[in-house]
Amino acid sequence: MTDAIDAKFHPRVFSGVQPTGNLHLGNYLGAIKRFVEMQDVCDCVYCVVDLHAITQPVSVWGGPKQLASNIREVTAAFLAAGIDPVRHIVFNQSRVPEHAELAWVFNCIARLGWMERMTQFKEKAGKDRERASLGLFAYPSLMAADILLYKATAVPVGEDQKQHLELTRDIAQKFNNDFAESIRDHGFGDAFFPMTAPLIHGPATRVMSLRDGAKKMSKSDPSDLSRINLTDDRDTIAQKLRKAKTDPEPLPSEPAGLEGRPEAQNLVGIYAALAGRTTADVLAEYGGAQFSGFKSALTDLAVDKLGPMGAEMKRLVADTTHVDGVLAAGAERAAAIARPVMDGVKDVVGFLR
Ligand code: AQP
Repeated sequence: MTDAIDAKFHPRVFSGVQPTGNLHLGNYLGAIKRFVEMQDVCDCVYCVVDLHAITQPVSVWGGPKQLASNIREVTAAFLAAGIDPVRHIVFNQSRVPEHAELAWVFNCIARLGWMERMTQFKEKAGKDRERASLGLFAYPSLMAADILLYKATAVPVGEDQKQHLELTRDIAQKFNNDFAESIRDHGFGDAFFPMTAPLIHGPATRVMSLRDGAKKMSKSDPSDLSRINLTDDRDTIAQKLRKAKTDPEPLPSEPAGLEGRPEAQNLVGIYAALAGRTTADVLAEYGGAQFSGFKSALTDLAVDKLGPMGAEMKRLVADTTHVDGVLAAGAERAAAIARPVMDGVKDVVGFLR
């Protein structure tokens, strides 16, 4: 399901995943599964965004050894899910210095007020925002640089990233306006950067915690029972789904019946996304069923879909030579696109090079 993505309008897709450990079903359904679907219609650049990972305290990303292992794990997840690193580009962000370079220019374009409104910063900084890193505050500026360095116009992401993509458009727009004359003088036409659209579609754009239907499934949730990790085995998946919070009513027969039942909505959405079916279609089959029966059907489906991927991830993580080779080759190809774009930015801004 590619939601009628037209390669004519979206010649290049970019997206990324942070190597912060505990890759979960939300990361897969909201992002990685969509990355795979885009491959047949667009040129894709998929990035392990390690510069983003270090915006959090070292205790969150685990230190140097853990970071290196997490970078390989995300790469392994990309490959195990079916991303083809020969047809498309897979690399880690810190290998292409133009990401940080363009982010600095964007730090000087973006306004403090824009960043102040970002809900992800508020959530991740928490109450003690004075102790949050400057990098966490500027995170959306680096994300805009990631995307615009490749002049990507489409970004498959989960619902939580929508606000950052709106900001990416604001930054592109302001750059185009602030330097309009120079952009024309240097032969780039009316706009240097394109407008980017988020691709947020399907029944699982915001997968919720298995323990609390009001909270997003998240890598950093202290309870492992809140999420299904991509490398969980059958017994662990079965146990987590058995313990998943539900309500006492049977499943409704139509999507309208899920209103006000966030846990039921979450499990049905997960089922639909894994099966490639609509929510209505799933409810037509399971309407009236008790959660116990539905949870065991969901366990079979999840194990069927995630089991082979988890096994392949584990195999690839052990094959560091292969994974490191994919990242190195991908970085060379990414840099070949990024460098001339950054040169153009320097010319437009007036830096001598
Ligand atoms: N629960 C989710 N449902 C759907 N999509 C999700 N994504 C993340 N959580 C869900 C999508 O996964 C992609 C990569 O996310 P990220 O690595 O940038 O990290 P994140 O959004 O910060 O993910 P987490 O798991 O929630 O980490 P923490 O706990 O650190 O906050 C993105 O496209 C994201 O939308």
